[in-house]
Amino acid sequence: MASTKFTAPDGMPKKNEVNEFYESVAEADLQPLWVQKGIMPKEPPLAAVPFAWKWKTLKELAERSGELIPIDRGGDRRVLSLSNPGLAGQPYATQTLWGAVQYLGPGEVAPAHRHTPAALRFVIEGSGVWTLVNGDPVPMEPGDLVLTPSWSWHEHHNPGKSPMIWFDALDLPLARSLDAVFFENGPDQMVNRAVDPISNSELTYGTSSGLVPFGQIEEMPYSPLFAYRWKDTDRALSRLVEMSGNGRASLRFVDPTRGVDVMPTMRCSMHRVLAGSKTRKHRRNGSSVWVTFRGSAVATIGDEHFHLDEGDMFAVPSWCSLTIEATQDADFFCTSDAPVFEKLGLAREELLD
Ligand code: GTQ
Ligand code: FE2
Repeated sequence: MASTKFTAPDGMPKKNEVNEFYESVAEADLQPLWVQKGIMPKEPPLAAVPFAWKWKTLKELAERSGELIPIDRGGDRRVLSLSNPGLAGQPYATQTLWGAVQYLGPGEVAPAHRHTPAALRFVIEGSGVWTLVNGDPVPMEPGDLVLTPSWSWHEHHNPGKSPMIWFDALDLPLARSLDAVFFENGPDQMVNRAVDPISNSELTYGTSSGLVPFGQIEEMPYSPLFAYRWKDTDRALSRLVEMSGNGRASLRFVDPTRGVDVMPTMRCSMHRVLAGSKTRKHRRNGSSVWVTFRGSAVATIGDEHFHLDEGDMFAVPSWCSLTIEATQDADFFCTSDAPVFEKLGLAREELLD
């Protein structure tokens, strides 16, 4: 590390002075840039790896957790997080995203709380659960996207007769790395109220396309519409895929008042790939987590191939290429940190085919 090419006039190697200098620097809690290896790599050095989790396993273990682990204060939410094997045992799907399956049994309630990490749910199967988002009851059905934005109160209720499992995503690793995590428990309210099939947020912001009320847009940096229904998503995808003529369609969930991403840290999108069609090979920095909602496909992430069936989830780390080739008509939900990269001027994207 210390150069020996400097020699003091009296013949004493200057090396000693250099060594002393390094010691003084370290003692002063400083570090020279010139000894840092790889602090400015050519490309992001990746820890997270391309990975897929099978629904069969997720479901079995979620159900087992339902049998074995009670849900109450302390336990709170019965959640199994996707733990990327490249991330040294951390409970994160990618460098920036938490992905998980949550299981709520019949009659159970996951109690009220709020946190600064933003969260979303995408329902894979089951029925009957509703989530109270800032006092607004939002029913959850398969294919629906439900938002619980940063610092919004939320609690999950399952008044029905059957358990329900859904996919959760949060920007928790990102918020953690920014030292931005705050959490608060809410008041317990174990009431099983009858819930309208449509939330207030949908009645206000989601019933007429292109129409939003004057003066009601709060100064919140997220969508005031908390639920995006599968019926609408499906219809839009069908129309798009018909128009594209190439067997593929992608759409983005947006804040209806601003046309921007639903939440400032997470982009949500839905992708349809018809049997035999293949998405274009591309990569971007930032990462994403995907849920196979319907159908089956082979995803190639970097150099690895993953066979996907309904419910299977997968992680695409930063700067890893992705192509999806459907073996049956397939629909995918995707959430990514793209809005963060775009807002910070860090976004890069490359089309590779
Ligand atoms: O449902 O509120 O997967 O707070 C992780 C943290 C779900 C939730 C998670 C949470 C929740
Ligand atoms: Fe939560």
